[in-house]
Amino acid sequence: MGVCPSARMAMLRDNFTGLLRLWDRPDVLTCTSWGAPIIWDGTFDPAVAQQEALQQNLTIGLTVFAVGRYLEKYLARFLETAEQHFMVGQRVVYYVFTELPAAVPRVALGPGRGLRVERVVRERRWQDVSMQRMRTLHEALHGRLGREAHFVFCMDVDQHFRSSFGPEALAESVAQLHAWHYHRPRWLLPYERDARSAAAVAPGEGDFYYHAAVFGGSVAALRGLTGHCARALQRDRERGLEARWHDESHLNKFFWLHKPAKVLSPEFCWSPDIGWRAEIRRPRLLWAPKEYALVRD
Ligand code: 2GW
Ligand code: MN
Repeated sequence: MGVCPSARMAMLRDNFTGLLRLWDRPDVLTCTSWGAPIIWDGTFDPAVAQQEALQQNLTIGLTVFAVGRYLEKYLARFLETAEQHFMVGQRVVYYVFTELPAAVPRVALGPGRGLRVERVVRERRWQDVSMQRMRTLHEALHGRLGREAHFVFCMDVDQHFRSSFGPEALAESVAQLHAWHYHRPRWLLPYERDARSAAAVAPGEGDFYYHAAVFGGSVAALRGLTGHCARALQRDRERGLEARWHDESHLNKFFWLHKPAKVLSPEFCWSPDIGWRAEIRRPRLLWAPKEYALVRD
């Protein structure tokens, strides 16, 4: 007694749904060797995640860099689609880092959502634009961003949201499986292999290859992550080294040493160039086509 019949029915129903969900994705790996969930469509209940997040009254930060041509080319669509799909119903603050604050498009924001623009200097080499993000993020996480957000996602701008990217993705630290590499054997993963680099991952090491286009976590965890990567990038630079995939190589080294608490399936950041895959049910972010010839001059 004590629980009224309708509540009991609801519990039964929820547990049954929970059970079904456990069995919903036999086609993919849903748990890492260290016990972190790998979340795929069908392995979580978005409504439950939404309720849990609302009870904690969270502010969620979303950082994005838009420097040079990437501002006019990608930022508006990134922000407009984030309004439709990123953490809808939660309190969200966007942090846009650019050298040209006046050129940031005016996107209409929903209630409880704000946008801050932070000025950054424009690096001369594109590799430095990408790598400098770690230091800039580290500083921001010790400034206003770190004070006003509980959790933060850091994303590339050359992508747009296609479906819901909600609080099911939140955790102390979050890594994104790379769409091009999630099914490859470990020895084929494009880690930095030069043992002199701070990003070096030796043969036999490495869990997955993660994509630097999406990572996230609590402010404290991200202070650690960005500090580690910024220092490692600096150390390599002083030795005249540059890791194979720049900041992404260092991010992969960090997550080898400090395992993420949650892993996002490639559905969360998918490349349409890969084509159809049975296990990719509902892509949440889609990469823009790579136009290296146009932007990497
Ligand atoms: C970058 C490369 C070549 C030419 C321009 C840029 C560039 C990058 C730029 O002119 N302006 C800019 O704001 N960015 C920012 O850096 C922007 O937020 C962009 O999404 C991010 C990373 O550059 P991106 O998206 O061209 O590189 P990807 O998609 O090949 O990224 C992966 O590898 C990178 C390192 O090489 C990063 O780790 C990135 O996080 C990965 O997704
Ligand atoms: Mn990108």
